[in-house]
Amino acid sequence: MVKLILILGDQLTPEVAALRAADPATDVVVMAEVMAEGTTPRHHPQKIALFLSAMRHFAADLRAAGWTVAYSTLDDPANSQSIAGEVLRRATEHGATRVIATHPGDWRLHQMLTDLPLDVTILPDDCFIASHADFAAWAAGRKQLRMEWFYRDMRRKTGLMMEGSEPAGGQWNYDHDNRGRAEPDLLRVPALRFAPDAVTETVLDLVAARFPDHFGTLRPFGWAVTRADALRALDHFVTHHLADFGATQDAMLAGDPTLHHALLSPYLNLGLLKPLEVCQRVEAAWQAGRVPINSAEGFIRQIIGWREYIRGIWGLEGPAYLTRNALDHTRALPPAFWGGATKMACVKAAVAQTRDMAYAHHIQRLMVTGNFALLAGVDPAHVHDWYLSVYIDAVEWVEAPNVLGMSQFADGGLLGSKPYVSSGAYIDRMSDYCKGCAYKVKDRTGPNACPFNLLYWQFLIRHRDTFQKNPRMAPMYRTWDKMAAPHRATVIAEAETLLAKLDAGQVV
Ligand code: FAD
Ligand code: DLZ
Ligand code: SF4
Repeated sequence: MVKLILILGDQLTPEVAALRAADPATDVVVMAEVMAEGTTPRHHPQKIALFLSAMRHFAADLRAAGWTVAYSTLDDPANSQSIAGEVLRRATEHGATRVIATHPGDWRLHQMLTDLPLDVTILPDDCFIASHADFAAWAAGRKQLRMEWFYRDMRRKTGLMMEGSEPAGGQWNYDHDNRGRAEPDLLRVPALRFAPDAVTETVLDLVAARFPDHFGTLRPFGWAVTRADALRALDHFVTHHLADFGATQDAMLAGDPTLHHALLSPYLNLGLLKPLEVCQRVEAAWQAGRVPINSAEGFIRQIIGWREYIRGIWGLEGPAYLTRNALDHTRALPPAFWGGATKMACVKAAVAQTRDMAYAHHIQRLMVTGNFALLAGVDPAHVHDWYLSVYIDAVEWVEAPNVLGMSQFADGGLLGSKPYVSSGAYIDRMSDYCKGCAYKVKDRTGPNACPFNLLYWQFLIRHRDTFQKNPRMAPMYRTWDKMAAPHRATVIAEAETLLAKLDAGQVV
């Protein structure tokens, strides 16, 4: 009897579990472009276009390989505009009662599949290096789920950059070489962009018509939408950027939004690239002597360390993780996150590039927008919705632990032993934003004081009970306590005035 094989927009590989369990002679692949996925939350237009165009290209590949694909386009009048509705419609059309799916990367869709009035099998998503079961076994009985220990196990498991049982070069981690600043460089090779083909142009017109008021610019659109182009992007990164990736990975430059970053996360997350093949490519470049060890190891750690670890946490914690708010933060997201006016040059730059490219790199996400939202006490659910909607690579399994755990401390420290907060000094050290800012990063109080300087201390003081016994935070409290009482009172009063301005919708 015919089975329906559901392929979601981020499962675009012939190796996805549901396809491997299917028979092209009898089964029907179901793929559906639906309004519900573009609007829950209201995704960036480039992100919607990437998913839809990549889905169309993948469906064409499947048909060429002999599969029957029931593909719903967004503008099909019969489209029910939800994944559940489309599965049910196809079940009726084909007289099918069985559905094979691969575990979605979003708990909402997992629930939807479980609720379908059909015989649904959800297979584990084995496009990751560690399965949920592997991660649960690793986490069992540990007091602290430290990424570093998980990463070392993953190095041993994959054999990447290993010399027998020892790490290549004698160290597991070369991050002390990876904290450099970057200088403007007109000769730096730009990130590879791809001219839209006819399929993508059609999708771009459709997205422009259907999602006209979503935050973000749609054109120019330069993302790869096929595996062949994603492999070109990988090649470009390894050839032109990997060597300097490590040294500048934490740096930020106003005029250079991508520096030596890979821009590979959307392709990894949609299934166009495989994590292991990307790491093997990087390892080979290092073995050939073309890139230094700190860059190769640093990059591989992001993929087999952070990426797999984050996904493990998402699987382990389940849907309840999405509602965590350990610090009881309730503030609304400031309008600056949606492109509203702000005097803060760093926030303005990070949001502007997010609007224009649907991309910001890790430190911009963590130490500019994330840091500001955390210091200002924004409700983590709002922060989560924002990150999920605006970034080209955002799928819940990777976005939620990064935002709620790493960036907002909403999980109470499961993912990080201390919150990622800083005053303006960190941003000044790692970027050139401050020199073009209306605020003065060296001013700790007064009309021009950098908001990060004021809010940093106010955050520490309002959460004193939570953090002052934390060994990594205690020195900051000692520093605060040594400051003169009138200065401390001024800092807190000015921080509160700033927060009141945010609440009143005034420009900060
Ligand atoms: P590079 O800096 O070149 O890094 C190489 C690769 O490492 C990335 O492509 C990515 O696959 C992987 N990687 C690095 N750090 C992480 C991490 N913390 N978690 C998972 N993978 C990682 N990444 C997403 O893929 N989707 C998200 O929705 C997302 N949201 C984030 C939200 C916040 C608040 C923070 C702090 C980080 C988030 N990240 C997310 C992680 C990271 O910022 C992006 O993976 C990275 O910026 C993607 O750009 P790149 O490919 O140029 O990365
Ligand atoms: C993000 C997204 C968008 C914008 N559109 C679709 C879609 O039309 N059809 C689809 O199958 N998936 C889409 N996605 C991805 C899903 O919202 C979701 O993030 C993943 O399927 C989770 O595995
Ligand atoms: Fe950002 Fe403060 Fe620097 Fe302005 S002075 S760019 S607000 S860190």
